Order: sequence, then C-alpha cells, then structure tokens
Amino acid sequence: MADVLLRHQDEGVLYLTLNRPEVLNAFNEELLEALAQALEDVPLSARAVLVQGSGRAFSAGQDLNEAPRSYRSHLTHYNRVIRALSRLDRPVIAALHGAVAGAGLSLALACDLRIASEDVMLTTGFSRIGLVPDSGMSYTLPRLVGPAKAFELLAFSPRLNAEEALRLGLVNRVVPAAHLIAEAEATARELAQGPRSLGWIKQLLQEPSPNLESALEREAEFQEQAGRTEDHQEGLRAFREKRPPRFQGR
Ligand code: LHQ
Repeated sequence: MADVLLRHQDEGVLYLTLNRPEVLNAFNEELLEALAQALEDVPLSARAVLVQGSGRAFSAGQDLNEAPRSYRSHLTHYNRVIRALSRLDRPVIAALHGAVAGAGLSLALACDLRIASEDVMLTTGFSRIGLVPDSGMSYTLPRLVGPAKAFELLAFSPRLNAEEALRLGLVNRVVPAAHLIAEAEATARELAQGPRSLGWIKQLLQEPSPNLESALEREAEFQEQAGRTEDHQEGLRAFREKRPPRFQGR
C-alpha cells in the first residue's frame, strides 16, 4: 500500500504530500498521525515546509467513510497537527488545488502562506453535515475574513472559486494550474533562504497581542533575540557591501 504521506527534502525545503488521492486526500488516523509526526520532527536542515495534495485535490477533510466513535478524542489527532504547524519556528506554505474542504481547509488556513491554482474550490463544509468548525478554523477564519463573513462561510458553506478566495484574503496568490507547483516551490525555496527571524515574525502574528502595550513588549522581546542572530549581522554586512544577504537561518 502506498504511503499516505510522502516526504522529501530539497534545497532546504521539506515537501509533505497528502497521498490518499482515491478519496481526495481525506484524513484518516494514519494520515493525521503521519502528518503530526512529520511536522513535529522537521529537521533543522529544512528551513521551510511545503504542504500539497496528490491527485486532483488538496484535501476533502475528514474521511467520512471512517467516522470515528468519539469526535472529541478523534480531534486530538487534528489538534496535534495544528499545534505542530503553529509551533514550528519555520514558515509553512500550502499549495492548494482542486477541493479544499472541511478540515482540509482548516489545515490550509493554519499554514503561513497559501498559493492556489485557478481550479481551486474552497468550502468550510462543516455545516453541510451538521457539524461545527474544527482544527482551528473558528480561530483562523474570522481573523482572515472578519467575523461576519466567517459566519456566512460557516453557516452556508458556499463553494468559493479562486477569484473569490483571493478577494476574501483566504489565499495569498492565484496562479494557472500548470504553474502551481513551480510557483509554490519557488516561494518555499525563497523562504528557506530567509533569516532566522521568520520564525519570530510567524510567532508574533500567530499569537496576536491583546493590546498595543503587550504588542510593544513582545516586539521588544523578539527583537532582542533577532538582534543577536548571525543572520542579523549578515544582513547589516550585506547592506554595507551593497549585495544581497546570504542568510543561514541562525
Ligand atoms: C471522500 C471524501 C471524504 C471520504 C470525497 N471522505 N471520501 C469531521 C468529523 C470528525 C471529526 C473531525 O473533524 C471533522 C472535520 C471535517 O473535515 S468535516 C468535513 C468533511 N468533508 C466533507 O464534508 C467534504 C465531502 N466531500 C465533498 O463534499 C465532495 O467530495 C467535494 C466537494 C470535496 C468534491 O466533490 P467532487 O469533485 O464532485 O468529487 P467526489 O465527491 O466525486 O469525490 C471523489 C471521491 O472521493 C468519491 O469517491 P468515489 O469512490 O465515489 O470515487 C468520494 O466519495 C470521495 N471523497 N470526499 N471527505
């Protein structure tokens, strides 16, 4: 039987490919376990991660043919994946094509950057089967589109095309289907050559400060750390020498 999650690393980018194409990469326990482990054990040599789906879709969410007995305990598998994504101190890019539904959309929204192909179809999906959003979507979706639009997308579960997804800010960029992989890979490689501070930028944005005062405090704390990195020194040198910086992620 084929691996449900394919992994390979190249030029500092770890590629994770959801690989259950016969069910549009719907999640079962085996896939969730493999994904959680891969995200918890990203080697230091990988400075960016790219998540994609094999076949004709990114992911149709929970495998509805393998319905778990207890949703609460089943969600611990999803939550492990979402926590690992959020805790990872390196950027994660999602390359989206075809259907991106339910927990598949939750996974995409938990990534740091989303690049979509023109054939993408996004839908929250939960209310269509009488459920509530999970895997972080009640947190990520309103932050991206605002609470009123989030309610609409969760209550009616419309199918959004690439143009609508881009307009709402659910994806960063839309590219022709034939260019999706090349574009996502190029972006991941560029991020993989970025400075150590990308991890702190991610953290600052993912855990938003409750007020300006605490934002100022947290910025100062992270800037202190970023200021001590080799990458910062390299950035300063490159500026003085009028050349592009060569960051090492340290
Ligand atoms: C599938 C699935 C699928 C199994 C397509 N499962 N086979 C929920 C419960 C518990 C705890 C944790 O959290 C969650 C979170 C969730 O994710 S809830 C939302 C679950 N997902 C959905 O409700 C989406 C269900 N799928 C669809 O509505 C459609 O398949 C979409 C709109 C995604 C794509 O439509 P089409 O392009 O027309 O493809 P299709 O429907 O023909 O699907 C192709 C095959 O994939 C088909 O199998 P078959 O043997 O007939 O070729 C589907 O049965 C299978 N598949 N989604 N989630």
